[in-house]
Amino acid sequence: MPSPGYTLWGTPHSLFTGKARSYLLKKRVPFTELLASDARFLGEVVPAVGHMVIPVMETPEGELIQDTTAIIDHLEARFADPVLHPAGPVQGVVAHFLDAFGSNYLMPAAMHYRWSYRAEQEAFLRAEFARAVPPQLPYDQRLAMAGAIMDRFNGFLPNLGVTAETIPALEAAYAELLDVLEAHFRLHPYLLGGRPSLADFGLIAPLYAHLARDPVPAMLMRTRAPNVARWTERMNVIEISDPEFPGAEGYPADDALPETLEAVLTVAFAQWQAGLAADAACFDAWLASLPDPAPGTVVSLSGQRQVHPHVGRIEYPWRGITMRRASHIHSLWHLSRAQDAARALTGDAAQRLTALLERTGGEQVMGLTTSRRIGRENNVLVLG
Ligand SMILES: N[C@@H](CCC(=O)N[C@@H](CS)C(=O)NCC(=O)O)C(=O)O
Repeated sequence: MPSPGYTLWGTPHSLFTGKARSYLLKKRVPFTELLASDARFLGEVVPAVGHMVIPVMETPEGELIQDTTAIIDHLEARFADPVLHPAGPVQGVVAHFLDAFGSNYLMPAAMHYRWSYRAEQEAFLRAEFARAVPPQLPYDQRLAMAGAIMDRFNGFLPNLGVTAETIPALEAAYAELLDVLEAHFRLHPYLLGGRPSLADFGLIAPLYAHLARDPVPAMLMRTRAPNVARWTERMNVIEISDPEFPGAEGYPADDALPETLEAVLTVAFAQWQAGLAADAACFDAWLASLPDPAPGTVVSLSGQRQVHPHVGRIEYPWRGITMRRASHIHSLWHLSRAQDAARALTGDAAQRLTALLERTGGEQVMGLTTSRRIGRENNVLVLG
């Protein structure tokens, strides 16, 4: 049993806090959640991390860990039970891939449904963002300050590729994904069957705080994909077994995947492929332009520390439109974890993964490379 004393700094409406919270609940790690408005967060944690970002986890020993991937890695290394990573090697690669996909690719859709429909859900968003403002202030003042924070996040849309031209394609892509997830969650409580894994933690990031909680996308999810909505509830309780799925326990035997997950993978590879290739090309061009690309160089066009660093703008054809956005290097870093897991496979497992990628159209994504590895040091992406 993990020792008590973990702290999670975040907010209820934060995409990545939702991912860390789900993991901590399912891992049965006792923790206290504190809001980012907490004086110690602003006074001590932010300066120690190096920039303003949530979530941050503090261990009982006082270590500060940022990035949901680093938080999960840390606790997985520390606590074996309950098992939240499949032993099957192909299942492991799929879990890593869907973690990267959910944590990165779906962010623009989540931000679109929050901010493009701001007028319809202004009161809800204002109350949510006011939670991150110091509670000592009068509530009206908190709402006013919330508005200023909201304007900042609202302003991210063009860099994320969310414009009047792209919105219909983004919405159609999201609906396609919801449909394959709905078909899956009618039959299985989690993506890899009877037990949560990184696949669920990656996807819960966009699919909870924004897409399941904000009124406009919540209505869409609940009416179009009610079993996806139910999964978001399941991901926020400690229990792993669910009486709606009697007998669903553990991951499938013999490194198999639920049949309905192949359709999810097919959609994920198809939707993410063009954007990833453009991100990789932009990274390589930026790298080639550096006078001294020393290992440890911060990956960022401005040289500043950024939560989601970009190294230039990109454009590429996508679902009948031209997508124009800032490059998103974190996607490449996260994907490389799945690629590393894939490269480690040998023999029969490697052959089964190849066959899976052929069936689901994933060869190009899993084979994508950059001319230098991207690493992560001191809470930012750096050249490897
Ligand atoms: N890769 C990070 C992403 C964290 C992140 O994007 N956090 C958002 C809130 S959900 C944030 O703090 N954004 C501040 C900013 O972008 O400046 C993780 O997995 O923890």
